[in-house]
Amino acid sequence: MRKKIVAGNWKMNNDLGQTEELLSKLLKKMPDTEAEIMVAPAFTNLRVAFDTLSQSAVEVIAQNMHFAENGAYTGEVSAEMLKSVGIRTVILGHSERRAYFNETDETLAKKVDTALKHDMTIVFCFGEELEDRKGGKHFDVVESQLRKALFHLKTSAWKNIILAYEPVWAIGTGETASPEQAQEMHKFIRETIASNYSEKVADGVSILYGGSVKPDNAREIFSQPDVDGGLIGGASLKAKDFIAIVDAI
Ligand code: G2H
Repeated sequence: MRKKIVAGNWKMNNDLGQTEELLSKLLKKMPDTEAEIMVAPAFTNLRVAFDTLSQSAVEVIAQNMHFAENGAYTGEVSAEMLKSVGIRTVILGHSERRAYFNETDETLAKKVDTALKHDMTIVFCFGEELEDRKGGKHFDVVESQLRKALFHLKTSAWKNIILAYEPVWAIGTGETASPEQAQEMHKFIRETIASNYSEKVADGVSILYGGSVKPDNAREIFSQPDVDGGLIGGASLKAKDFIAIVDAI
């Protein structure tokens, strides 16, 4: 059985005080679940989050990292730096990184390689834009994103990969892919992995859905057979909503 996962991507929200407040609410109210729960605070709050949640089942993960080991990359953070504060999992390829910071599939392939070299787990995000979907190119775009950033990996690397399909038109817009649209794409992703690797690899990889998941639509999306959980942005900033989404898995 593959893992069910609910991950909160806090993006560039919450200063130290707000982070401590949200963490303490999550600690008090987080339900017992067999799913893996993750939260991704900003870099400055990773350490406090790691310390606060260290006795809980909630994993603290990072939102990004650089591909270089170290050096003259002003403003960047390395895998070693993340690991030194207890972080073992990193989100890579979020559409906001692609759109605002020019991250390409080629850059992402390098980041993936560095994270794996450090034995980190990757939540790899990808997804088509509205124009792609309107033009009927969404399957081709997704296949290309996966091929360019991930399909050079050896089979053994896939145990460290979690996929997060996030159609760009559904991110932070309030518009969600319908459960049928999510299932159709997740099934396609799994079949694409099966044909490039094996059924075993495809069956083992968790594929999360992301894009305006809320307490009132989470259960239906999560009930789809190829949807193994969610990457939650806006709704993960309110403890009550995030917990309701965790309850829906
Ligand atoms: C997609 C998602 C979390 P939101 O970016 O990664 O954000 O749930 O706010 O659409």
